[in-house]
Amino acid sequence: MAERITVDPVTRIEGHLRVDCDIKDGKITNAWASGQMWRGLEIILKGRDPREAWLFAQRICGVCTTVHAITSVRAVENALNMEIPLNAQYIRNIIIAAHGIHDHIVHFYHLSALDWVDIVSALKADPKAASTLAQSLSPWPNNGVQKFKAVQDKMKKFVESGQLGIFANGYWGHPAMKLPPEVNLIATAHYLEAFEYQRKANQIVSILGSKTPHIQNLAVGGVANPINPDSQSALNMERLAYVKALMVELEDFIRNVYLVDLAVVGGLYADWLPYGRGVTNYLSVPDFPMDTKGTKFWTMGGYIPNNDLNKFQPITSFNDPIFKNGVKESIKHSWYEGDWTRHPYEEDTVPKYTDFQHDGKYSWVKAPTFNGEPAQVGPLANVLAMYVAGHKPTQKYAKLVLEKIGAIAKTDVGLDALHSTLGRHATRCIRANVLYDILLENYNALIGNIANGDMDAYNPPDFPKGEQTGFGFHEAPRGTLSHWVVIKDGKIKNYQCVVPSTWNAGPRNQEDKHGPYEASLIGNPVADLEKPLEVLRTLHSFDPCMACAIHLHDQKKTNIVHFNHTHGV
Ligand code: NFE
Ligand code: MG
Repeated sequence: MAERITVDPVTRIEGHLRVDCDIKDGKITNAWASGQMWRGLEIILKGRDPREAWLFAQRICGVCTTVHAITSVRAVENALNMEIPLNAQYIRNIIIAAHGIHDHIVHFYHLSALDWVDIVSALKADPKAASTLAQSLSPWPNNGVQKFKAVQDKMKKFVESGQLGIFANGYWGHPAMKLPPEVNLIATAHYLEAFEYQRKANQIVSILGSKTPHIQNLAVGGVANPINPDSQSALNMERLAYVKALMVELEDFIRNVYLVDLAVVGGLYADWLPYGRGVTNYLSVPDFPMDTKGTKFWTMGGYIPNNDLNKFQPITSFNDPIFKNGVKESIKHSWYEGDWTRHPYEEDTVPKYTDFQHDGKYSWVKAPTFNGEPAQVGPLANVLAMYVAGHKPTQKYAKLVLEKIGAIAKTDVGLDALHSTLGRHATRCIRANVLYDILLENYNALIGNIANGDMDAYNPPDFPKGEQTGFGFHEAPRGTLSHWVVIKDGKIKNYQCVVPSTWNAGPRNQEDKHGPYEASLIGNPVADLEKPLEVLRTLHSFDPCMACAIHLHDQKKTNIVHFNHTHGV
């Protein structure tokens, strides 16, 4: 007999996710992922001026704020067949690279490290031993005894006062927590430092985007702020020098802290490498355009069906027909009117809530498919695509990360280990390191272009009469994001967003196949039904954002876990 548990809401994510699992003999045998709130940005956008769509669309989320802005202008530019000045491409690229790095740091440390790191155990650590260990792994200057002692004293004060603050409600002492106290102390210290470094990445976004969250510097056709190296009120050399200073600090943290911590956690939890595989159709898109049209890119993407790297189909331009024709969404199990599978241009969004029906409709998330199949998106999909496409920086950092994990685990860890809960963390770290290289290349390209006297940053759009369709995509921190727009006589007739967390959090599709969250939970161990830490580990590895998945908003809920005892499931 299986026992059903409901985790609602899942915390340390954005938005409201409910997950139901059937558990038998200590393992998950079935799962349902349910997005729990809906707002309807797609409806709000109808009838509006396509030039302002991005300002609304980026309010879909307060976490991946820039990504909907970028994708929205790309969709409208695609509908109008526009070219974008090189400076604008570079500025956008720097913004999205910095945003991606910020997002990956926050995810690893602040949203998921505590699934693996036991803060309370860190109190028992010997700061000297922690320092010796940390210094043997990395040249990071803040790994001294005094630093670790100070962090430990700070944590002791928290615990003695009975106020764990941001560390309250962790599953401390859980049997699945395996790190030695010294490693827990190192990770706790870096958790706190990571707040500073994610902020530096976000400062780059705010300098070039004029504000964060929710940048203000975009426009359909380019970017809105003028470039003038000598003007105080434009993008000038002083601002660009500040961006460079932030980049240098960021690089040190990504290479010498994030990468090392990831390898330590991955290596010491090698027993977790078999868990969390799930859907192995992988979708990602190329990004960081190098030209004005979006036909050459710094990063690659494509579709890998059924984990067969030999069947990789590259996606190669902002007009790629493989992508354009491959995406559909189904609502058989989602709280919308009807039961259809449609291409985004043909979709509608008509909410119709019923109760949670395990065999029927149970989520606000639609179920996207690529060529008719559920697909996993995210850094894992993107790293696999870039690896097979021969992207040198990806191969370099992937080999480095796998070698380091293997050295700590004292076993060979190959590419196949990446199809897992820990693999999603490892590939996010690989991608953060790749993003840094791209950030630097775009920074140098922008400086070079300005030095050559090119100050162009905007081409004005022109809306003809009649109907145009367009799509824009972006490889966002959580994976492939696309916006699809139908424009009629200069106004939005239909607007659909197919978002990374929609791909991954989607419910069963039209053929009742599990979405990626659901599939990856099946087979996971659960040691303590009242503290389903393992469920959180696997869910968090996707970095869920339900605000994006359903384009929704916030509501208070209190229960964390409750049980339904069901029979014979
Ligand atoms: Ni709200 Fe997002 C990203 C988008 S969603 S975080 O990355 O798009 O999954
Ligand atoms: Mg949508």
